[in-house]
Amino acid sequence: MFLKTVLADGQAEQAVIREMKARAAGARGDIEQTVRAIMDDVQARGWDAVCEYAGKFDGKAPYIVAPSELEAAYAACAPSLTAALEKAAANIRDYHEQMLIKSWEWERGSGETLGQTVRGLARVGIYVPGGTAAYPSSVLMNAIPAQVAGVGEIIMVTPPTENMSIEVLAAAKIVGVDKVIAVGGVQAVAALTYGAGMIPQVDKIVGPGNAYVAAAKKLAFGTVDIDMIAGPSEVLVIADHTANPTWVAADLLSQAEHDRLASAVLLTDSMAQAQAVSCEMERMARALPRWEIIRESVAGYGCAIVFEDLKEACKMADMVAPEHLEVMTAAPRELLPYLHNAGAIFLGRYAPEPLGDYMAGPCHVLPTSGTARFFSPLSTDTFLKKTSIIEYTRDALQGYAQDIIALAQSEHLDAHANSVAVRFAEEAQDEKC
Ligand code: HSO
Ligand code: ZN
Repeated sequence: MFLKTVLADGQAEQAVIREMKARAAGARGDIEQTVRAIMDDVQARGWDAVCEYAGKFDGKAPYIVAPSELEAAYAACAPSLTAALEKAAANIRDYHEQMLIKSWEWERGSGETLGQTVRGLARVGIYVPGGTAAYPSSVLMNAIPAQVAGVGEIIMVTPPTENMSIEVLAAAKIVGVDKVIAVGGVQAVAALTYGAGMIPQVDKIVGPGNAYVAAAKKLAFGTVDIDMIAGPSEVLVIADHTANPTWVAADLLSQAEHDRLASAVLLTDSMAQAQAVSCEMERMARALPRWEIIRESVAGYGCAIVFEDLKEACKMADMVAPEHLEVMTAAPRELLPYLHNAGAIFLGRYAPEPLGDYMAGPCHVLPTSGTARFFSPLSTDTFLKKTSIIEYTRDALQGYAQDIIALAQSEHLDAHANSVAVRFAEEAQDEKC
């Protein structure tokens, strides 16, 4: 069968989970060494080093993409595409406006004012890969949550290939990123990390990239923040006998075509459904331009598992913690309480995964490789930082003075104790004078 199909028996599920997790093996040692050398060199020599590596790897010096070049790219795109990008941008924006958390203040008691200010980061860098993985949709998905969060300046970097994607540049123009710099690879990440020449240091670097860019982001972490290291795409579909097998197959293929390591898994309580989906996948895949990639990813990381009960399928889904989870059953909402771990959950037959990739509004940058157990989608939260606010009146502080002094003394930190005591001692002295 095109989609290998097994009966759930405890072991089969564990084997699938093991294989899926193995795809996200960390960067190879030799990659890390090479990347570290470039990062260190850019930190030491700055702009000269960035230009040297850009010349060596891309054959072109970095440059700022002029607003007129963005306008020209926009004009060169089909109006139907720019209209679709604009519609998607509006949906991403209003979805993220809904979730934006705000600064808050609270009076615990008389004279105790506490709170938190929530502010956007001052400056972020968005990495956009070159080549066939240059997705204009990803420009929107990374930049718009940053804008809604109130980020002060968004700098997009992308490799200066001969034929830079006009769609990517058009997306940058639609969002209104502050600066687009044609520089890519490790040297771009290094420049954003340390600051070099025309590239200022940022507070956070987001966006996908190849193994070298991913390794560079890992090394950058700590000097700046990063979003996440995204692994290969995944979709897991829970479907019962009521689902249309052609639709299920089409959705599984939509992720299988991303790359050879992508994973497409079907969990069902119907052997007939699993077999029908497999047939449909094979029939449709053969007609697709990415047939070779699909064949490899489905053979390597695709499967169907047949359960007695869909609640058991939900337990498996929770263990996989997939990037995308589709529920195509007679009553999808009934399963929702049993599903805890997924980057995004698509409920019902009219929520195919590509709706989320392009149009619905939630960000398509999602945790992969089981990390949805503890990571969340990229969102406005990714670009916010919080600061605690503490304000007390004299009386409110005095109410706690003895307790603070006792705690400080128990830690042998007398200066801490004094900082409170002195405020009331001075007054006692004033009264004496
Ligand atoms: N599904 C991808 C995102 C994407 N799909 C971009 C199409 N374009 C993330 O796993
Ligand atoms: Zn996709």
